[in-house]
Amino acid sequence: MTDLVLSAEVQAAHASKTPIVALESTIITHGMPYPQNVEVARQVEDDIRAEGAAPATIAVLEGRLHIGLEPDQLTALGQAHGVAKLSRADLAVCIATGGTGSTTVAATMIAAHRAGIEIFATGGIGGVHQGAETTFDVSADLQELAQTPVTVIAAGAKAILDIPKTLEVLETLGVPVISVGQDNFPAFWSARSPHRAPLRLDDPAAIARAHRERRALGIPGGQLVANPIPADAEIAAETLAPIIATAQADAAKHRISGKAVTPYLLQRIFELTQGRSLTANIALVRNNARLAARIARALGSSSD
Ligand code: PSU
Ligand code: MN
Repeated sequence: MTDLVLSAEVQAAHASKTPIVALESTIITHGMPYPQNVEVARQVEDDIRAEGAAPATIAVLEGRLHIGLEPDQLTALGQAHGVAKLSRADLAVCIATGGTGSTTVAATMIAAHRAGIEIFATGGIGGVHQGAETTFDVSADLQELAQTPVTVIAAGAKAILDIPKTLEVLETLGVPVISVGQDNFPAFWSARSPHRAPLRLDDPAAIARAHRERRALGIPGGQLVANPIPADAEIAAETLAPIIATAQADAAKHRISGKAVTPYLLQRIFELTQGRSLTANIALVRNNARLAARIARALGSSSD
């Protein structure tokens, strides 16, 4: 049976009842270039500690599911080549074959839940890709939100996805989509998409209460908390639209498909914005980590 390997920090947090925030690792291996990926992963962990919670970055290393990485493990993962990207479908095979892989939102939710962690911060979730009506490219992250009881804090969905279709699928699956501090659903690098989020809560304690109520009602699945990028870090949607269109045309030209699509588009947008997309990405992930730690603290200090 799968043994979870807990980092020293996660073990200590369990012992002292310090709230824990899960972090994914695909953002490290497939979402950002080295060395910024490792720097950001560390900063994000520090942001969580500064808010009084403990970070647990999740990955599979040589067939073992790690809940929290030691600093040397994080550095090694950030530099490694050919690391598998693990979603729900891939997790068990990677462990069974002794492989190394980073976890997507879906796989991180599964691992966090097994470890008793209920709050998870990331950048953006996977969703319904543009053109999904012909490609059927819909991220397994959406199904996971419907079945695994973890609250995920993200900066909405990227404009490389079809945001209205993503919101429709989340509604069908019964996933609460909760915007923070505004009515509109955020669009990752841009604070606002033109689409309203179905729900809004501005207070971490209220988000924690909603998480608990869902469990009390016996409703499976988690919540998607959509936290807009800070205003000083955002890239206007009008600036990004032609860049995203170019990246998508390049992906089609090179026949990129399946799980390679998101990493390809991210890298291409990074090049086309001369790195500005990365600066914005860093700001929003750190912002999400801070909010996640506050929600985890509110959840931890609740009586249930
Ligand atoms: N969006 C980002 N950066 C990322 C990802 C999404 O802005 O790194 C990663 C996340 O790990 C997410 C995954 O769970 O891509 C979704 O991939 P797919 O669409 O293949 O399910
Ligand atoms: Mn996909």
